[in-house]
Amino acid sequence: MAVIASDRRTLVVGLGKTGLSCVRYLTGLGREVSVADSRARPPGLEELQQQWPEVDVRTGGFEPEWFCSFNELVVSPGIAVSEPAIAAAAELGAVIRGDIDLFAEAADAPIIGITGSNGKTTVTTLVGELAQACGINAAVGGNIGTPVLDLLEAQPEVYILELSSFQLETTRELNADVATVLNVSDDHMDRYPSKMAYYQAKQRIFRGARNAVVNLDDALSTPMARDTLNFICYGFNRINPETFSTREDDEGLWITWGLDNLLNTKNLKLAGLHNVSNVMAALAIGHAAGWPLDVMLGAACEFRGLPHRCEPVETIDGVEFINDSKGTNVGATVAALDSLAPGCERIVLIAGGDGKGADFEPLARPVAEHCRAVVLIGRDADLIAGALDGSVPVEKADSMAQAVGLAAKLACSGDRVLLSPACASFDMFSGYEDRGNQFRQAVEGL
Ligand code: UMA
Ligand code: ADP
Repeated sequence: MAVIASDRRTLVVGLGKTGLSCVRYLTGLGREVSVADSRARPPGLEELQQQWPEVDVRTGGFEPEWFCSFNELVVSPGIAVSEPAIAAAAELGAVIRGDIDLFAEAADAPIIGITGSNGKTTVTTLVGELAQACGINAAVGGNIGTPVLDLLEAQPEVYILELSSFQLETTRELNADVATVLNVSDDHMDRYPSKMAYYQAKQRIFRGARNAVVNLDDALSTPMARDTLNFICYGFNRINPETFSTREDDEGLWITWGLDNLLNTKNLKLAGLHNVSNVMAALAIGHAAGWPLDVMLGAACEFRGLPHRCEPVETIDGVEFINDSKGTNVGATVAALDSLAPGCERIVLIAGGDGKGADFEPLARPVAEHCRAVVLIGRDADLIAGALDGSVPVEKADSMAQAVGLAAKLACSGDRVLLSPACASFDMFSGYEDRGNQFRQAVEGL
C-alpha cells in the first residue's frame, strides 16, 4: 500500500456514502481529517460522530476561508469541483482528488473500470457475474453502490468498478487493467459547462490503462490518447478478427468472435438490442482480462438483468407494460424505444421529470417512428412536448397513477406501454426506484 505523506491537512468534502468511506480509510491509515458538508444534516453525520468523535465536522455550508487552510481536499462525487470554496483552495495550491484517486493509489489487484452514459450498472453487474462463473474472486463497487475504498479490505483478485463522470473528474490516474467508455450521450448538463467537458471527464478512465474496450458503434468511446493501449473492440455487424460482433442468419442474431458464432441472442434472458451491445461489452472486458470464453457465454445467457431497466411488469388486454425508470437521460430513452419497438405494434411512452439541462431534440425521431402517443409528467413536460413537435398525440399527467391510466387508454392490443422518462426523478419521486415502483403499483391497480 502506498505511503501517504503525513504532513497533509486533509478535508473530506461531502458526508454521504463516499465521504464516510474516505474518513474510514484515511483515519485507518492514521491520518487526521476534517469534514465539510453543505447540508445541515448529511446522511453520514450520526455515524461519524459516534465512530470518530474527534473529527472536526462542519455542516450547513462551505466556508472558503476554512477550505483554504487545507492542502488536500477529497471531494465527493455529488459536489462540483467548481464550488467556490473548492476552487479557492485549488487556487492556493491544494490538491483536489476523490475517493477513486485514493483507491487507485492503494489497490493491489487489477482494476476493471466501466463508465459511459448508459449501461454502466448492467455491464458492471454482468462482468461481476462472469468473474464469479470463472471462479475469480471479484469485488464490485463504485457508482453502483459500494464506495471503492470499502472494497480494499476484501483483498479480491480483481476490482470491477462502475465509475461516473463525477468520480472520474477527481481521478488523476486509474491505472486500470481494462477500461471502457460504453457510450457517450448527453447527461448531467446541469453540472458541466459543455458537452466536451462531460466527454473529457469520461475519457479520464483511460489514464494509465493497459487495455481499452472500444464500442465501434460510438466513436466517442474511443480513447483520445491511445499510444500504449491494447484495443479490444465490439460492435454490431463488424465481423473482424479479434472483434466481438454480430451476424444475422435464418436462426436469428448471433454474437460472434472473429468469424465464429458464439451465442444466439435468442438464448439471452436480457431483452433489447442495447442489451446485446452490453453483453458484447462484458464479453470483451472478460476476454481482455483473460477469462475463459466458454464459461462466460454460459453465464451471460443466465443473466436476467436488473429491476427498473426495460423490465417487463405485466401484460393486460394484449398491452405489455415495461418499467425503464432507470432511463434517466435522453440517450437511454432513445435506446429503449429503438430496442423495444421491433417486438410490438406501437409504443405509448411515459416520460418526463427533471431533464438536468438536456436537449430533448434526439427524442423526436424515435417517438415519431415508434410511438402511438406520449404521456408526459414532471417539471420538464413542456420542454419535451416542444421537442416532439406534434408528431404524435401528447397528454400530460400530474401523477404516475394518472399517467398509467391515460397510457392504458391510449394503447391498443399488441402495443407496449413504456415508462422511460429521459429525466431524473427527484421533482416528483424520491428516486428512480420509487418512480418505477409507483409505475408497477399503478399497472397492478389497472
Ligand atoms: N451534497 C450536497 N452537499 C454536500 C455533499 C453532497 O448537497 O456537501 C448532495 C449532492 O449534490 C448529491 C447528494 O448530496 O445530490 C449525494 O452526494 P454524495 O457525493 O454525498 O453521494 P454519496 O452518498 O457519496 O454517493 C456517491 C454517488 N452519488 C453521486 O454521485 C451523486 C453514488 O452514485 C455512488 O453509488 C456512491 O457515491 C458510491 O460510490 C449514485 C448516483 O446518483 C447512485 N450517481 C449518479 C448517476 O448514476 O447518475 C452519478
Ligand atoms: P447506468 O448505470 O449507466 O445508468 P443502467 O445499466 O442502469 O445504466 O441502464 C440505465 C438505462 O439505460 C436502461 O434502463 C436503458 O434504458 C438504458 N441503457 C442500458 N444499456 C444501454 C446501452 N448500451 N446503450 C444505450 N442505452 C442503454
